[in-house]
Amino acid sequence: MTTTTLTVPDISCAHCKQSIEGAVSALPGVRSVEVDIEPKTVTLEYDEAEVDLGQIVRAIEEVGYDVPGHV
Ligand SMILES: [Cu+2]
Repeated sequence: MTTTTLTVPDISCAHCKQSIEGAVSALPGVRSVEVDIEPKTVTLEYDEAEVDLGQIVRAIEEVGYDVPGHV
């Protein structure tokens, strides 16, 4: 199990929290996802055998949020 925290500067409100948590938790292999509106972070726990960080970053980008430093 891998735990990581991403910084997503465009997170600003409960709607952002809800859409990111919804998109990321739908991925297989993601055990937990928690968005903190302040300080704009996404804390993840996931199984690297089932999902990689790139897929998680893409899921966040697909709902409209850039993840700087991760392409
Ligand atoms: Cu928002």
